[in-house]
Amino acid sequence: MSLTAIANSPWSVLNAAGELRNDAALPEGESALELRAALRNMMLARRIDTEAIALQRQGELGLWPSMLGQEGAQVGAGTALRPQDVVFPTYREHAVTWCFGVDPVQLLGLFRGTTMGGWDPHERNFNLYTLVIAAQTLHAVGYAMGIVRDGDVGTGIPERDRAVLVFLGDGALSQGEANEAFVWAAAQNLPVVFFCQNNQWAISTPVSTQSRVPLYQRAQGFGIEGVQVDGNDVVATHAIVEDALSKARSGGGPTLIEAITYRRNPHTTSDDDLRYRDETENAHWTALDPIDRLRTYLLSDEAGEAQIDETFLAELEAEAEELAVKLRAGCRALPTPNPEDPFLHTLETMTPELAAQRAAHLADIAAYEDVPTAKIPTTIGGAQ
Ligand SMILES: Cc1ncc(C[n+]2csc(CCOP(=O)(O)OP(=O)(O)O)c2C)c(N)n1
Ligand SMILES: [Mg+2]
Repeated sequence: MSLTAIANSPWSVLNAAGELRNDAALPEGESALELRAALRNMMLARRIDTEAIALQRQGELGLWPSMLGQEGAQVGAGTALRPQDVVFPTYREHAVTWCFGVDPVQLLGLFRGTTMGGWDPHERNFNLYTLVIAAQTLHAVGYAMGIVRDGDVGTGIPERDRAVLVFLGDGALSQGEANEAFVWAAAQNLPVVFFCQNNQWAISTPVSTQSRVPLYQRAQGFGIEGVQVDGNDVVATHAIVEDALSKARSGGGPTLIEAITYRRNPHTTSDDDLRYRDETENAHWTALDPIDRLRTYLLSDEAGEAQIDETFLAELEAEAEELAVKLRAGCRALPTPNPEDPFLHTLETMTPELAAQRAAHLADIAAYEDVPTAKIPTTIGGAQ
């Protein structure tokens, strides 16, 4: 597969019924997606998402932005990287986080308000979640400039050449930062891949309001190659991201990938999506579920050597159950943070204003004295 050889748009390999398309072949070779592992990653990531929603409902998390329905796009992209590549996520990349081996309890800590970050970005080249829409696109472009200056592009040495993969939503494309990032990436021919999950909504704003043209077509105006892929097809998504990253590493410049998918849950647990969309839309996308699609394919004879059976699925279910138990226990055991921390670490020296804010905050907390601190609602970022 090569980016230029994409015949249909959005490009897919498996159709919605979980069959290999007549005009497509399964990618082969070293970098091809391992199908059983992809199914496992998607199913376990979905379980993390489901458990996190339950924990939020029980008052254990302040907020949770669900990624239900986006597992295909995220696992496809999250498994296409080499260890030296660098990732900049948004706040919804839970399946990517999982693929990177970040402990999901650390992720829960971010939404429980027990940490300001969650994990060490240097450990896996996997940066922290960004809640400020599109801010990470400029961080990614800046990082890609550094890669060029280090001479780690186009050397032909597989362990050396690096690329940056940055995630963004459909709504983020209306943000100035994303557009500045595209201009700069094109002008400098940077090794960066913009992976846009078009999940059809930016809170209550539909993508039709954000753009009069398919999002990937915007790329052309910046001088960037743009492609559209079926984000609910993990196989196709993986192949496209893999290609775009290879191109970037070898000095071929940036790509904008639009992965067509759908956010099946409300924007976050604070949102009521039935106020702006109706259930028929959700039913349409549920029928296009990325997990069902790959599972159906893998259960069929068409899957050949990769074929799975009911025992495989039962084992996976047991693994998911075990993970869920670990998540619930791990979340409740997270240390209660010192409520003064944000004030202590904002400026080097405490100003009178900051001291007053700290006092007001502590007084507010004291008013909840019969409620454990960790259960006091947090106000993480602006993602409401
Ligand atoms: C700069 C900025 N403006 C506004 C917000 C509030 N906000 C949070 S999420 C969101 C919508 C983002 O939509 P999209 O980019 O499509 O991502 P999705 O939530 O669908 O994954 C907005 C406007 C914010 N976090 N940051
Ligand atoms: Mg969106």
